[in-house]
Amino acid sequence: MVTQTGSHIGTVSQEKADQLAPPPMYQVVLLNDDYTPMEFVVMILQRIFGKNSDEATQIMLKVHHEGRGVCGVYTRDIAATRVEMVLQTAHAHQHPLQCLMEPAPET
Ligand code: TYC
Repeated sequence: MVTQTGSHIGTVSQEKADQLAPPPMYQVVLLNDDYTPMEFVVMILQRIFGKNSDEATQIMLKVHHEGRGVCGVYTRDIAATRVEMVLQTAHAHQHPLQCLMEPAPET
């Protein structure tokens, strides 16, 4: 059966499949820059992403050496909130730290 919800036209079987499927996941990615202090990045990874000191240091060093690194994988709203928290905290401390979200690769 063809259905219409808002502007979306689909089928009942596809809508059932969408309801059963796990939600799309997004990875939050931290970007390197030349100015943000390493200790500040480690603090962000601990406070916002729940990493321990060793995990946070490893991720920070990966970003420092490779240009980018994944902080965590979340549903869309949680990923978006954490990106905003990083940007707001960095801005409040006048650091240029950049962060983004992107669809997580399918496993
Ligand atoms: N490259 C920065 C420095 O040398 C450290 C840094 C690491 C900055 C990770 C941002 O996401 C970042 N102070």
